[in-house]
Amino acid sequence: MSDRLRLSTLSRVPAASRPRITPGEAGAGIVHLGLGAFFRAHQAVFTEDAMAAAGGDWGIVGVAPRSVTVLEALRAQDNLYSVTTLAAGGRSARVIGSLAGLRHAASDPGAVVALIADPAIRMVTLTVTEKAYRLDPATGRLLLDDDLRGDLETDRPPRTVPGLLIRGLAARRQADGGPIALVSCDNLPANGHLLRGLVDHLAEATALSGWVRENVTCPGTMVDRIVPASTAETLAVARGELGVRDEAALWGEPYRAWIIEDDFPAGRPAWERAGAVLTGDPRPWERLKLRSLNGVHSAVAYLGALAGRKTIADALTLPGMAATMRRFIAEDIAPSFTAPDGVDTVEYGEEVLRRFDNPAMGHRTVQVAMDGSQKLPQRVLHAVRDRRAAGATPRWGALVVAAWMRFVRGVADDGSPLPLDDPLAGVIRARLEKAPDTPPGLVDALLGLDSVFAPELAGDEVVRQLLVDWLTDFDRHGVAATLASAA
Ligand code: CS2
Repeated sequence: MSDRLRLSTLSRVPAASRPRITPGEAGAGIVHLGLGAFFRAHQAVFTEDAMAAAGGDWGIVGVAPRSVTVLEALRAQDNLYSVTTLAAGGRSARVIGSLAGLRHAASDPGAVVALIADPAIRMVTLTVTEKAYRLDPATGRLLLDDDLRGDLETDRPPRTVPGLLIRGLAARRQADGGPIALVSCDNLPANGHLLRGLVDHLAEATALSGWVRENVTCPGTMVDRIVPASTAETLAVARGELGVRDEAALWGEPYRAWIIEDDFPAGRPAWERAGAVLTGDPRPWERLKLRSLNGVHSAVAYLGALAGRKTIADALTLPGMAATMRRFIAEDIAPSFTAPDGVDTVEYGEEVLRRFDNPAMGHRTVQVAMDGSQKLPQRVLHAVRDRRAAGATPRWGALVVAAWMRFVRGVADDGSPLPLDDPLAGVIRARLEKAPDTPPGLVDALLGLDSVFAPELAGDEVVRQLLVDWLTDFDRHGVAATLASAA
């Protein structure tokens, strides 16, 4: 008898850990692009709970853009997988049954296009990470490379996410598939507006504007749950909880939040029954979360990795780290924007620090550190820019930017290598090779990255000097000692 999680072995899973709906019963209503851990531990869980509470054909067809690893593991398990919640008081696992199908975009883009055209599908949700939107992080301009150009100008199968979307929409118009919502669930500022701008641009290039204006909405969302990449330990823990082997097991924190702009022309799951908040404008929440959670996350990741700490929880125990993060939140982040009604950013920040302090998750600093060129603008630089516009000196924001600059050099303070996993890695390395390896040399080389630093920041002498000062401290004392005396 197989010991693998699948429909036929579900009866061996403890009752409390079984899906809250009958897997496969609901028809598919959602296509999701991006089969990563975050989506499976967040939207897929909310959607299962919504269907359990209120029904509806909102099964999700999950699309893996490139990698087949997760897809194959899920296929072998009848689309089932588990999420183990790691709380201070213990853990609990549940199997999720809201995946109604799987597709692989790279090998079968036509199947994805056909799905988007299918009238039964009423929304496409996305967790494809910042870089897949092909927008310049500093300016928001569309990066029209050969792949995307080919998706727009030729008939060959689409290769990019924007290409899949626009071909899917064209096919939907052709098939009279009716209105549809495209929902970005990525950590981007005003993600709904951003996706809208992208889709409008693509629609114009493909003569689809009229139909898109009438039939497509792009609700914005704020998504939140810390879901570290799975490890062998995640799988071992899941096996212990479930009694069967789950090769697609995930784990995450107990906290989860989803704030969604309620703009769905063809209906939606009753997500409010699952704890999500439907609202008219999620942007204040997005800004709060990007600057106060993700900004601090990136800060702890860069500073911690440089100081030799492997996990976020461990990095937080560095002398001075928590105190420095509190000052970053109180002095640079909180005054940089208007919090949503009833929210105190400093208190929110305290909760964020408590959430990061979850050693069971083993969340790796280098995981959060990846793709910094895509993350830094909305997480840290926008707050720095807004504080400068108010005439303030954002010392702590500059500390984080300086840590990123030191991080991309690729060496921790103890001499061990740090990975530069970033779409701009080549460009960054080329700049560093040409620049003197001194604080001013590093700052000038990296401030010149115009897709990261907008001109008003790159040309700001106060910011430049703050960066040089912090990097000089790092050189002289190392990051750990700098932190210990910073706040
Ligand atoms: C993290 C996020 O890896 C990262 O960049 O900051 O994935 C973070 O864990 C989530 O946004 C939390 O909601």
